[in-house]
Amino acid sequence: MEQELRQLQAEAETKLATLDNPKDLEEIRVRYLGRKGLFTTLLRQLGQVSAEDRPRLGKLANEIKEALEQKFNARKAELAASVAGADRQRDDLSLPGRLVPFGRLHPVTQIMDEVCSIFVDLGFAVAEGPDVELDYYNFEALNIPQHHPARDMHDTFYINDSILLRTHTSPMQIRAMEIEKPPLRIIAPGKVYRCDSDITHTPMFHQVEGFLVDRKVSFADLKGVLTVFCQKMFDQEDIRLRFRPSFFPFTEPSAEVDIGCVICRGEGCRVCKQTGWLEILGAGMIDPEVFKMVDYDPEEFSGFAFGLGMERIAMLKYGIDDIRLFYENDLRFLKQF
Ligand code: 2NL
Repeated sequence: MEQELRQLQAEAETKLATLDNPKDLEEIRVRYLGRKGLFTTLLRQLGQVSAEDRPRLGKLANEIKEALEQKFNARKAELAASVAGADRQRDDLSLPGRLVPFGRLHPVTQIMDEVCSIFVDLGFAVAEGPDVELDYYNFEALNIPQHHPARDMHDTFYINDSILLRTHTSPMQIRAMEIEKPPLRIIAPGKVYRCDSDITHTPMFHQVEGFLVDRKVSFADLKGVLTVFCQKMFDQEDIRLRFRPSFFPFTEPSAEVDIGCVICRGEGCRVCKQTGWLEILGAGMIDPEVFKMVDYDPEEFSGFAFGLGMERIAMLKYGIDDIRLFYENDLRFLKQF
């Protein structure tokens, strides 16, 4: 019995010395000192020992058990300390932090937000709507006749005969007029789509269109609003505007609007192709035919409308000569804005 006790003690101590983690330690403790452990099992046999040897062996067994328990506890503390030490080594608090890369708004989105905020300051409300539109809202209601070249498959992405990807954000303006009566001041920003792709055209681009309808709105009001817009957008109080007669099916009269070149201030440069002028938007007085489509009386109400391309404004503002750069997702390009 004494020999068996000492053997168990030796075994337990060897294991205790070689194990290196708290989980193994607990396993060994249960195996030797647990209620159904080897030590307890051996102690139960004490009853079969001769009465003469029993007191001595009982005392010895208790001493060994206590000594082992103490060693277990000491080893437990040791292991806990070394685990904490290893953690401290892993987290070197003196190292510089790892920077989380920040995202940013796409340059075109930044320009669009800037344009919208200028018009919002002028009292316009923002209306957003679906990119997938009905032919009715994109063409029919805007006085664009069946035979118009814009309706050709080569210019417009069709989903089916009556559903398409909007080619401008004007459909939202029609939807707004269907819902509300004048006076109305609304801008419609968003993505638009055309079958076109070269250094100045991408199949998807961004537009902000706006319109104002009230009694007695004149071309002078259009000029006033667009002048204030250009002053703010290009941060130039004395900016010059030029209205060239043009044609759109949904406005009459219509104009193409140029600003004095912001790069060379009218001297002539590469960006304005030596003309001193930059074309930045299209505009006009809303055609009476459009008013009739939304049940507005053209005798009672008049209004102006305009549209501008965001990529073009961004290219002018940042001196970018290839529109495709915006959509290549090259961070070296995008990070500059
Ligand atoms: C351009 C020209 C323009 C409009 C858009 C419009 C909308 C309604 C009624 C009348 Cl609901 N007009 N929009 C008018 C004139 C020009 O855009 O060059 N855009 C990039």
